[in-house]
Amino acid sequence: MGLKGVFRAVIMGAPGSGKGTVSSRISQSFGLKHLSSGDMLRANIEAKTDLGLLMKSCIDQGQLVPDDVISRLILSSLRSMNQSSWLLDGFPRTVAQAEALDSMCDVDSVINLDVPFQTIRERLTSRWVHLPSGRVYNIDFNPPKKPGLDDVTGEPLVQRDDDSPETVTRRLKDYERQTQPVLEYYRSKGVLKTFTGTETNKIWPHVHAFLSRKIPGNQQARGKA
Ligand code: G5P
Ligand code: MG
Repeated sequence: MGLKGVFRAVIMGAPGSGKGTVSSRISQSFGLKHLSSGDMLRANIEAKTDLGLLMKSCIDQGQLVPDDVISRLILSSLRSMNQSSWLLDGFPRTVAQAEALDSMCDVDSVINLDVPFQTIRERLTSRWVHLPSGRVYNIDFNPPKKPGLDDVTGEPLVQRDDDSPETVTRRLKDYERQTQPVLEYYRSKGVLKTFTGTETNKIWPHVHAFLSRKIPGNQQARGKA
């Protein structure tokens, strides 16, 4: 637990390992603010901002966007969140990004979702998303109440341009090359906690128990696992 009861966490894991799914459960159970770098980039693309237009082809092809661009975007959001507890999803993804984050604040815990690549390939091809909110569905795992429509707004769901099988392969390769070193970085700082499995519903109780120990008392506002 950091200064003044503020808790700062990062969730890591390969593309499709369930970061978004687990993050929304964490923010519901523990009241941490969920900040997803991918959701922020996709919101910029959707709104056709200069940044979004510039980054679109990079993201659609499954390549990482430049470190300085994403670091500026994330650090400025974190600064504006000031003294609240947060959970970062999708950032940092390179050692340079981890160092940029460190220059601003210490991270209390890093949750690493370790899911086999074969499981991931199967999941991503059946993922549907509501772009404005970042809510994610899966045809087998958590289908929307009405096919093709978001449960909350009733707006249409889409498949991500970077969820094609070839692009998923590329994202997994980039993950091994560029992001696995970040796990080492946090392991050496003693803040890394790895959860291994093939099903989110089986991993989640362990994540919940871990955070319950880390975030005692009144922050654990709503609900149990
Ligand atoms: P993103 O958006 O950060 P990724 O590639 O890291 O994208 P992604 O794909 O969003 O990660 P996730 O959040 O880990 O995956 O997984 P999820 O969405 O919760 O779950 C995946 C699917 O599986 C869903 O359909 C879900 O319902 C289903 N599911 C979950 N659990 C289970 C289960 O137990 N069983 C089954 N059957 N299904 C399940 O980044 C996108 C791009 O943005 C750029 C890059 O270009 C990146 O490729 N970017 C950055 N670039 C540079 N630096 C950064 N820091 C960047 N951040 C983003
Ligand atoms: Mg995600």
